[in-house]
Amino acid sequence: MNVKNYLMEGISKGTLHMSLLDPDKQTPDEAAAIASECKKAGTDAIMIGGSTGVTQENLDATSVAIKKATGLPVIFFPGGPQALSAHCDAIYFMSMINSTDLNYVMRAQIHTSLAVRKLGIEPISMGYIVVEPGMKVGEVGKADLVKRDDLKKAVSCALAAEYLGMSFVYLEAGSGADRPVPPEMIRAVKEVLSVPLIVGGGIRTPEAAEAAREAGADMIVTGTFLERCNDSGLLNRVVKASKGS
Ligand code: 1GP
Repeated sequence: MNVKNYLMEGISKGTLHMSLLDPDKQTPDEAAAIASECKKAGTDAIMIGGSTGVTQENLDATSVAIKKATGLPVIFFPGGPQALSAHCDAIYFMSMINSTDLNYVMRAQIHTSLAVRKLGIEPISMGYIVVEPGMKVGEVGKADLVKRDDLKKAVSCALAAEYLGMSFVYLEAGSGADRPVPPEMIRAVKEVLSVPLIVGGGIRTPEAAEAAREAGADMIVTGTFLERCNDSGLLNRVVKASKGS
């Protein structure tokens, strides 16, 4: 399966919902059970990743369990070069556009590229932009955070990613953020961008998902919400609001 083609085809019909699971937060079986619920609700793909605590072991085991349980495409969302799994279908080959640390801009990528090739994992290039509050990923990645009202900076970062040839752009408020990326920022970026836009961080209500979709997000990521959600009705509503279905 070519994951990028799968996503592009999906996006051509409407906004997609992506479920993010951190392999450090639950056992592989628990992750597979959550992913299965997400599949039932209509999620389009599973992302696996976390800023800290991802090991080769928990990444491999979580990836295998999720694939077996759901058959959905599994995309590795790396927090650094410390782990890489041949059990993932694809990896976001990403650069944190507004990091002040060269490791997150290009060094980790140089360190990982040959292994990605050898393992035969599909790389999907992505420009990653961290917006306030930024949370752990902003801290770990030493991001020069985009201020919530600085639409010009967000647009400049997104265009820089597109002009550098990245396939996707990701506007990230940080996992567990108390506020998602503002809809007006999504709208401003979407207005100039020709490549698909991923939005995530702090989306845990149908209203927030709908606002992100209406502002122009092509893919909406929810993570923390899934770990805490015991209400399949709410899960359904968040996924449906993301997809507009
Ligand atoms: C984090 O954007 C994702 O990288 C998801 O964030 O955990 O807040 O849903 P949440």
